[in-house]
Amino acid sequence: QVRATGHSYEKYNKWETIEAWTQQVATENPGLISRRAIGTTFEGRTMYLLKVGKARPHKPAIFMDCGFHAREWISPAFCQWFVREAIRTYGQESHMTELLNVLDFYVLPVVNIDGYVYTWTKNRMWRKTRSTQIGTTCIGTDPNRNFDAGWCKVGASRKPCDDTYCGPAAESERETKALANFIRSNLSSIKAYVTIHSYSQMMLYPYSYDYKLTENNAELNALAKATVKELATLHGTKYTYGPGATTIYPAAGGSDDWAYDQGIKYSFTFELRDKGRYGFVLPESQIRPTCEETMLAIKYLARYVMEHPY
Ligand code: ING
Ligand code: ZN
Repeated sequence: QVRATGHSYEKYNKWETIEAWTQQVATENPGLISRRAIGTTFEGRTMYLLKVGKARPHKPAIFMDCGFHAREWISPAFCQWFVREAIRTYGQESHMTELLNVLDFYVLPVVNIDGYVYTWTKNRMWRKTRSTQIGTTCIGTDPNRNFDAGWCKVGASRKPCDDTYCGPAAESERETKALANFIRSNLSSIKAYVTIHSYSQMMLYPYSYDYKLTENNAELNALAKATVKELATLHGTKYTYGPGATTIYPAAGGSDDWAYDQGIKYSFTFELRDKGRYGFVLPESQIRPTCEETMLAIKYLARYVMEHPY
């Protein structure tokens, strides 16, 4: 028995606590959760991926990641909350039970673990990875500018000292490479990609690297509209939605654009609470309401994906 010492779903948890928690939830729920390593970070930490769903072969899947950007602490908190709610409500609540019987969720609780650790120990406002390279003393690449989707064309910097540094090449970071490799290896099953960021209360879809619209723009727009409406039913939290380039800002190398261009037709970036009052430093008292309303959105989205096979 492995105890996730000090873990709490209504507090922000440090990495070693989250790591122990991944093992604990997998061990305690063998019929619903399995854990595997998909790679190693620059500083050598193991990236654990949880597969959440009733074990059955050939299931369609939804991939969801949290913690791309180190300082966006509400994001990993949501991935943990999602897993807890899956465990707690499977077999109790019809919507979750049906979702987990039909679909698998791949949940990556923290993508940028090194950066997350750094925000706990040295600088709360750190965003990037913690990789070093020859020729500069500046550290880190923006993982959400590091994907091979119009890489570094717009809204990204070629200067290693900048917060939106795109890296020396697409997928230069061990963390983005591991994520991309996993998705490439499981493309036939992955029907939706969801990445959780903060803040600004938005639901974004491709493209961000260009002003062009996707082939299924009308469908993504209608789905986003209905999803943010569902989210607002709980606490009245208002989200805006639309293509990234016109809704937030043009930015190349993002994971949602890359996943979409891999053929994953439902690809979204969520920007959770708030709209700037607390920003990245969202109080722990807002973890529960934020996660509860976001659960409604993810369950709504998942039901739509389940009912629209492709
Ligand atoms: N926002 C995202 C960022 O990486 C984004 C917005 C989404 C950019 C999708 C590109 C693609 O800048 C935050 N808060 O990180
Ligand atoms: Zn972010």
